[in-house]
Amino acid sequence: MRLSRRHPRYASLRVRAALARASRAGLVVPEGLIAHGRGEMFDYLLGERTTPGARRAERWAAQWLRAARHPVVSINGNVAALAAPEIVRLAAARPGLAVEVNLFHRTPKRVRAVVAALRHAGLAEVRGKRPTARIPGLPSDRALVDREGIYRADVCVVPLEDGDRTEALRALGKRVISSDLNPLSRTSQRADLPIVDEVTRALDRLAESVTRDRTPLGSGDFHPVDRGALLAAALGTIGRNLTRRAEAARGRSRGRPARSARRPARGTPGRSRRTP
Ligand code: PTJ
Repeated sequence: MRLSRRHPRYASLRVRAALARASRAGLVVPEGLIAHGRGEMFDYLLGERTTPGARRAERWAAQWLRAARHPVVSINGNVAALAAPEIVRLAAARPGLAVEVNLFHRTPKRVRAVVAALRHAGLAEVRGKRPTARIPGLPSDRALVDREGIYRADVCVVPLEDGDRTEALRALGKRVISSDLNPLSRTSQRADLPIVDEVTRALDRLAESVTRDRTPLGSGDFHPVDRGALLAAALGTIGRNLTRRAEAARGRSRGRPARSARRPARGTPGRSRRTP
């Protein structure tokens, strides 16, 4: 199907079409399409742009990535399909950043597909192809990690993550930076530094901020972060956007009679417009 650039939702339709193609190719699982729908809904409520709170989170995350001794970014099917170029840009901005494939629905074929998508975008090295360690206390295949990658990391960036692994990573003493559009998800609620922003926008700004930040690489000196304030800012934005829309809807209906009064039920005599 050809998408018209004039369609008011062209950008969103294009992303959906790309994800549907990635799903047919086996890179994205059908569950990933559902996850995308949920993300789109929250992006809609957030105004489909990076909020000031998210920008702050992205700056702090950049500072943490520079301060880290072993920073890692974890990649699943959706992230590989949506944001491979942004991952490459981030890896270029932060020398020493490990990029590791980590899948909830893990099969050798999907691991190869994720690695191929990242390589195609220009990434030289991808970890996690042959896991060499396990995160304790996690029943899913997300526990399978690289001993020199996620297992050793002090800072993990986990876009579109699940809450269980966020908790398990924190239990291992790692600082977890999430990128999730849903401020109510367990991942956002549990991460040390939740970025409530769309993953391509978040990674893009992260790469830019890593380049600008002056923290010495590997200093281990982490800026303190108020996770509650970041989540409250995202929820506040959603609340304000909904209130504004409700007021606009109320404004449109003001002065008009209620719908039931305008359109009489079938069979009941209505008032003629010409009746004084
Ligand atoms: O490739 P796999 O096998 O590792 O599976 C990946 C998925 C995404 C299917 C898996 O991690 C999953 O089921 O994730 P969840 O639990 O549905 O969580 C995904 C979260 O990401 C949800 O809270 C969504 O709101 C959010 N999300 C979806 N799309 C985006 C997003 N956040 C940021 N940017 C997006 N584009």
